[in-house]
Amino acid sequence: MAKSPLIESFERAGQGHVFAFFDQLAPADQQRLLADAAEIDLAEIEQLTRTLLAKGAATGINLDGLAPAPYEPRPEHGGDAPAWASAKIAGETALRAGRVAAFTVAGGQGTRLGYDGPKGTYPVTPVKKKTLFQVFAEKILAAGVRYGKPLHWFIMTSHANHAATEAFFTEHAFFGLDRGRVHFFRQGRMPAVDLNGKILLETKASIAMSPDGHGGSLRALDRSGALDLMAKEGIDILSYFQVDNPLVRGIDPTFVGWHVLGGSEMSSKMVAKAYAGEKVGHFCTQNGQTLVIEYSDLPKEYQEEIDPATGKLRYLAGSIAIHILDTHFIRRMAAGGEGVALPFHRADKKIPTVDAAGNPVKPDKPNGVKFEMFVFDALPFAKNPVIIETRREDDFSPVKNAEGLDSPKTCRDDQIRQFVRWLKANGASVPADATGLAPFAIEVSPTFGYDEDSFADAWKKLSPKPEIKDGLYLSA
Ligand code: UD2
Repeated sequence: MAKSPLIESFERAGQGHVFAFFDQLAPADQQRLLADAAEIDLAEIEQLTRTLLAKGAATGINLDGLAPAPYEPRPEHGGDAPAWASAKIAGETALRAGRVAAFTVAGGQGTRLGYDGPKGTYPVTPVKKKTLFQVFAEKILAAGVRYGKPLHWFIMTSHANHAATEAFFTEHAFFGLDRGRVHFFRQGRMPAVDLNGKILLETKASIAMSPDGHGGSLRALDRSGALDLMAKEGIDILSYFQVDNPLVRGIDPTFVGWHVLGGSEMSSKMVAKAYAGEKVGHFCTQNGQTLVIEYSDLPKEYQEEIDPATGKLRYLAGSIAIHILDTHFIRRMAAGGEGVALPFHRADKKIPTVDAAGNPVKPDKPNGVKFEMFVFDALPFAKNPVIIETRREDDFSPVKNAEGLDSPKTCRDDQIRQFVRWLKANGASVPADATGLAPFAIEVSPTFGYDEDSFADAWKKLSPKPEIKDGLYLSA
């Protein structure tokens, strides 16, 4: 039988070992291996090997001319109150015109949380134990009602969790959303390579493939046809957030408005870092460009540096992975081309593989490299990037770890604090400790109020007002 051209291309690229066991495999396994191989861009792997893996390749980042990025402070921190008010009006107009869609990246694995299913199926709310997906779905549903335009919602999954994610939505009747407006697509994968750039097999019949990072969303939005659909629907503003953060205002008119009025191609929210070593990105500028440098890449002395003028951290602006992307910009980034592509980051990992005889190997130290793209690396390519300040308590309380910081417990408490704040702001009396936490669980459904404004409107109309006690659940 003639050799497949795909196998020949791997041989030419010095990656022929991927098919070392091919002749021993059953036909179905051969097809599986060929399918894995067909996903790989050999030229890309060769280029990454030359750059990221080469001996003496620059590790660490270039710090020349690095400075903190400017941002729009909130009015209570000296920001321009009329500009904030105009942004809200502009954002509401864009929402009413149907220009905005929601976008959740949900391709990651809940490894740190120790949870097996898709992370979005993890229960998080204080009383009803709604899942992350349900919280987002109800916020999107409610925003659609408020602005008179049902929103489209794009959800990026991975190979590992795509089917389970779709099944979960079907099982829950899409939480009341119009199924025609919820779009799932899979992100791409990258092969892991050994320290010499040779592609690693996971088994004799499969390549060690892993998701290409949330930055892979830009390519995947294009490849999946999502951008075409948006163009057809008149959507040019994509509101990006992570699956782990139920507090996020996925549809925030003020943020949308700053993006629109700024003529921005990519906008981001920042919070003041809670402490020097907080595990968030840092908004910086360099050579006139805006960029985010991840906590793991910014030297400790930069993370801890104090600005003598303010007495605060100099690199104060933390990235909490909330962005707005212009759809034309996404298309441009996805098309790539000279100098217009997201860089890959290298992560050295212990990657289960097979030895030369095909026996499984479980390494006890890193034996290979995974490549990932980060969405915030698109910022330097964006025209007029806008960064606005947000209050942490309005937008950020992720569930990442099983216990301690950013855990289900801290997230539950932050949700309760938010509901307490909304109630108090509208004249209700609620017992709470010094941190604003009630001594019992209460919950506000996004269908009742999903942000300060929508809550205030619904609360005003509510008659009689309910007793505020353990288990209170407000819903539409
Ligand atoms: C991310 C940011 C960090 C900060 C923090 C806020 C990076 C590298 N760091 O840290 O700066 O903003 O979030 O919470 O992003 N995902 C995919 N596909 C992938 C990988 C990830 O969809 O291949 C999704 C994942 O489902 C999740 C999000 O991206 O929604 C973040 O992933 P993470 O948990 O790896 O990010 P983390 O916590 O290291």
